[in-house]
Amino acid sequence: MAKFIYLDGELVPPEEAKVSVFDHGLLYGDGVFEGIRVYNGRVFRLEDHLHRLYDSAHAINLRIPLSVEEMQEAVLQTVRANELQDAYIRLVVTRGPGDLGLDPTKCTKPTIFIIVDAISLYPQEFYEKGLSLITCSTRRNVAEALDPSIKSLNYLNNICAKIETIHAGVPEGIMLSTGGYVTECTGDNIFVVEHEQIITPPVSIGTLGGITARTVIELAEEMGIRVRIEPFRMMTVYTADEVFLTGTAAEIVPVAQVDGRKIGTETPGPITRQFMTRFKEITRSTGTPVYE
Ligand code: PXG
Repeated sequence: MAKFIYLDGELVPPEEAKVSVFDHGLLYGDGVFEGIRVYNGRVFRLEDHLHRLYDSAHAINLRIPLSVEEMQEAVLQTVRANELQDAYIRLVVTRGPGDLGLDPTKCTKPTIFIIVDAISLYPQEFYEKGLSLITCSTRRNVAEALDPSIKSLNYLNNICAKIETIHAGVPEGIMLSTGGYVTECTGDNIFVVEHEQIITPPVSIGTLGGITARTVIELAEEMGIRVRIEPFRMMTVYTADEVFLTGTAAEIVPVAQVDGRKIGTETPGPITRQFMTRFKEITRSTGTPVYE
C-alpha cells in the first residue's frame, strides 16, 4: 500500500487523496497518464515517459501547469516519500474540475496525481512457459477518431478487448486495425521473430509508441539483430519463429500460443531469451537515481 500520494503539489496519505466528482478526467476520460517503473532505486527511462506525457497532453490541448523539470522532481519526491527501491509509478494529469458539459475551457486547473506502489508482476510461469493469446474482435481505435498514440485516460477501447481475453481465459489479446493489420495488445506492444529478424508494427497503423518497445529496438541494434518496423497480418504471427510482448508492467514476456496455434518450437525462443536477459541488465543498471 502506498504511504503518500502526490496530489496537486502536496504529499497526502492515500485516504486523503481524493478528486472531485466534477473532474473531467472522471466525467469524460479527459486526461493523460503514464505508467513508469522504478528498478533498484532508479526510475527507468523517466525522460521518455515525461516526453510522451507532455506530447499526449499537447495533442489534446491540455496545458500541464508544471515544467518537465518540476514534474520530474515531483515524481522523484513521491518515490522517496514511499521509500521504495522497486515500484510502479502511475502519473495522471486530468483536465481538472469543471461543470457538467464537455467544454474543457470551464476546467481552470488540471489535476495532477502520482501514485507510487509496489508492483504486482505477471506470474513467473508466464516468463518460463509463455502466454496464450487470442485475437480480439474489438478493433484498435482509428487515428481519425482518437489517435492510439495518445496515452489518454480513455481506455475503453482496450478494456472492451481485455474483457474478451478474460472471457477466453487468457491474459492478453491481439488488437487489429480496421484494415486487419496487427497493432498491439490491450496493454502491451507486440514483436514477432522471423529469420532472426524482429518485426513490430509502426505507430502509424494505430499503436501506442511503447517505451519498452523502443528499448528493445535499441537493444536489437546493439545486439546486431535487424529490426523491421512494418505492417503485418495474423498469418505472420501464426507462422513466426517467436513472438513476444513488451510493456512497462510486463517487461518482455514470451508468447507460446495464439488462437490455439503453437508458436515456433520452443518458448521462450532463443532471441526472446536474449532480449529478456539484456533487458533485465539495463533496467537494473540505468535510469534516474531516486536517492542520490
Ligand atoms: N500499448 C498500450 C495500449 C499500452 O497501454 C503499451 C503498449 C506498452 O507501452 P510501454 O511504454 O509501457 O512500454 C501500453 C502500456 C498495465 C498497464 O497495468 C499498461 C499500460 C497502461 C495501463 C496499464 O499493464 N500501458
